[in-house]
Amino acid sequence: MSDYQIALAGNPNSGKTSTFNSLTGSNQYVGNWPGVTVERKEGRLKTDATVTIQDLPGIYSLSPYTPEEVVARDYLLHGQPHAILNVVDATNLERNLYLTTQLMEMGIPVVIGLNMMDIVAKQGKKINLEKLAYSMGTPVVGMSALKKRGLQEAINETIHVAKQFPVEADYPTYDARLETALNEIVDVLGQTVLEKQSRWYAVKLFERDTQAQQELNLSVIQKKEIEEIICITEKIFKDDSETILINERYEFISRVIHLCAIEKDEIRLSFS
Ligand code: GDP
Ligand code: K
Ligand code: MG
Repeated sequence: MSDYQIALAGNPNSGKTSTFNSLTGSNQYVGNWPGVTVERKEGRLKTDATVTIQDLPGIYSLSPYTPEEVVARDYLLHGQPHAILNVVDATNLERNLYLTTQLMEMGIPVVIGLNMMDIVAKQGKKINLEKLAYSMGTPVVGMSALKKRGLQEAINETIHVAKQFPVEADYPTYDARLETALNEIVDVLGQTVLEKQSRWYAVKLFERDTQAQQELNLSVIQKKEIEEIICITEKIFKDDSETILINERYEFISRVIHLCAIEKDEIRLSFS
């Protein structure tokens, strides 16, 4: 029997499978996700057989546009993993953290496994992991799946947060006017969704995500109230709701990256 389910999530080529193979060794099961030709890889942690790891397909976003996004989203929303180890390519922080902001909204604790730190080191760059963790609101562990470094620390940290489950997972906060709208949608949803998933559904409904609309079976009044909230916010921002959220995510990320990029003479906390 498996006590803890950990999901490995991240962009394509961020190093998920390399991480998965190192952590699980030959304790792997490979198949397909039901109904789609997307590969499913599940394995037991080599150092602790009570921990199951899911190697989710690589994705850039959790908008259900591709079969990979649908599989990852369904598993994270309905498969009940205890924690997510988000494998992030440290050489491509802006694009990778875009997914991280979405993972953090799902009500599941997230640990960032900051991968490719060997390349960052080779490039003579430094990232302040402590400031990255602080500004993102998640634990961060530096690693190199290629050199097999930091992997055990990353999975240990993920198991640690999994064991604290259920916790109130932290998520990025955006412009106050957007936050007002999202909180109003949370209020309209009330008991319609699990409390821990209310942020996720508020964001998705704000984006007019049809998958979320179909999943929730909202009343006519709820739909009308939510549409009013969205329209008012679009007028305030003079933009459509999906663009508002994309912009806010990138503004959040640019603040994070600005904070954690280390100046030349401030070399501390680098990966070693
Ligand atoms: P996935 O698509 O997220 O499953 O990524 P993979 O594990 O398949 O890795 C994609 C490529 O990046 C492969 O060629 C790996 O060998 C390479 N790679 C993965 N992790 C690292 C790392 O930490 N450092 C370096 N230099 N290469 C890595
Ligand atoms: K790959
Ligand atoms: Mg892979």
